[in-house]
Amino acid sequence: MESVCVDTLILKLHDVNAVKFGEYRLKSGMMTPIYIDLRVLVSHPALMNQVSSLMYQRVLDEGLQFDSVCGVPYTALPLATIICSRHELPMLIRRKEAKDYGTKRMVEGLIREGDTCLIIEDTVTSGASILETAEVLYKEGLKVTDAIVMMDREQGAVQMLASRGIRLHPIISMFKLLNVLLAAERIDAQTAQSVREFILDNNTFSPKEKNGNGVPNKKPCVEQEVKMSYAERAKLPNVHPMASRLLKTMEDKQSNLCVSADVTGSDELLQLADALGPTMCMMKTHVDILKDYTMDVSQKLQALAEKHNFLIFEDRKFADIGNTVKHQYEGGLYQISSWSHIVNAHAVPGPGVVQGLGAVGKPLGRGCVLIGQMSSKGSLATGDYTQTTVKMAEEHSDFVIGFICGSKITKRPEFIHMTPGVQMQAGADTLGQQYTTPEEVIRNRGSDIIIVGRGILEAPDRLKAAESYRQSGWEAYTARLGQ
Ligand code: S5P
Repeated sequence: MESVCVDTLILKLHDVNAVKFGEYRLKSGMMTPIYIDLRVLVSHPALMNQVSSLMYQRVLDEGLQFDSVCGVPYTALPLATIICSRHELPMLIRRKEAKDYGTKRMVEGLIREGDTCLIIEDTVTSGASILETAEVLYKEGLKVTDAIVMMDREQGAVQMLASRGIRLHPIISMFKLLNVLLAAERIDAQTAQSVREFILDNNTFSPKEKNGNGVPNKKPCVEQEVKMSYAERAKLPNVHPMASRLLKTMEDKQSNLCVSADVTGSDELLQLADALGPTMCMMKTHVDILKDYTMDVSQKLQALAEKHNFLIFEDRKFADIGNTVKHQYEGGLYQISSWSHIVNAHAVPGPGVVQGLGAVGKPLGRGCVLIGQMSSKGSLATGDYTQTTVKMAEEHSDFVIGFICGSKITKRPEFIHMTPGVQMQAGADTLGQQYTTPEEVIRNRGSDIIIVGRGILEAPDRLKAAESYRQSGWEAYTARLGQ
């Protein structure tokens, strides 16, 4: 079968009118400026095959284990049928209504209690249709752990289903679709932007379901957003678990200080972690500058991170193709993925870098930070590049938790902004590093975390210096909240 990439498929779907822009009403009654209609696929068999093969490829990529496959009626039924027929997988058919003669069964096919069934769906908004199908399967004694969907409108289905124990794997997400259509000049920037706004403003997953705080899950405006506390953001329904953990740690320890432990000896690194542990929410390492690294060091560092409740951030700045970064992250001398909660990457190689890292990091629950801007003089990471990085993060929010940046670069509160180049006095070093103060970074530029290296490391009393950076960063944050 012809293999097809997602970008090409998006254009083909647009060609056959499976993606429409205008004013449409969804099943829920909600009006929408974009409508996805994959029912038309039945008239385009080649496209139908391509869609099915991409969905099956995802099953393989995720290594999903299941005993049978069930399509959500009706649009996904032929997709499930093609996948099952081509790969000889047992299929189940869910009836919409029980027939009033014969067996009165709601599910057709061989059912063995305790078996796991994979759900296939064409498009999701809230995820309700998948849940409905899962509930019918549960009644038959089946388990549902995963669902594959062709098109995710990114309006809360992933979160809602996750809260019910089902992992949703989307092939195309709304933001991706918009970017591809925009790049191919199928839509203009204004249309793309208005759909983006609509999607962000109409998330169907109510945080009430998750944390009972009843805060409407709307995209806040900038002013509201910078005033949200770390604790509130930690509870947002769409926040990544690692970001949530970091935000909670910040609130609990009253610290938005990340110490950049740029030392070259392992003993010194561990001493720093132990001594400064109480002052910081996170410790940033450059493991490849240690002259005497062994895996014992990372084990001890993990124990200290537990002891003092901070996260470890290996500042590896991955910047290669997906396949290479996968190995760099997982293997080699450092086995970074085994001990570092957070790593970072440049967006330069394109989304493959995040996908490669995600293949290793996601199953471990790790988080990734993208470099949106740099503190060094003459950095090329500005303007459109920064915006492209933000888009990449939004499209991979199941792994990307925030940014390295000089100031706030997205309004979305689930992303954490981390700023290096911080000292008590603005200035520069002799190799292009530029410094700004904690007050400026947190209060005026809307960042969340100050990353401080030499401001602490070169101080006569490192603990005292770390404590004063913690205090400055925290005061700037509370001042911002009260502004
Ligand atoms: O743009 C950047 C990104 C990073 S992660 N500028 C930076 O300085 N960093 C890192 O932050 C850098 O590699 C170093 O580890 C730390 C800043 O150290 P300092 O001694 O200048 O505070």
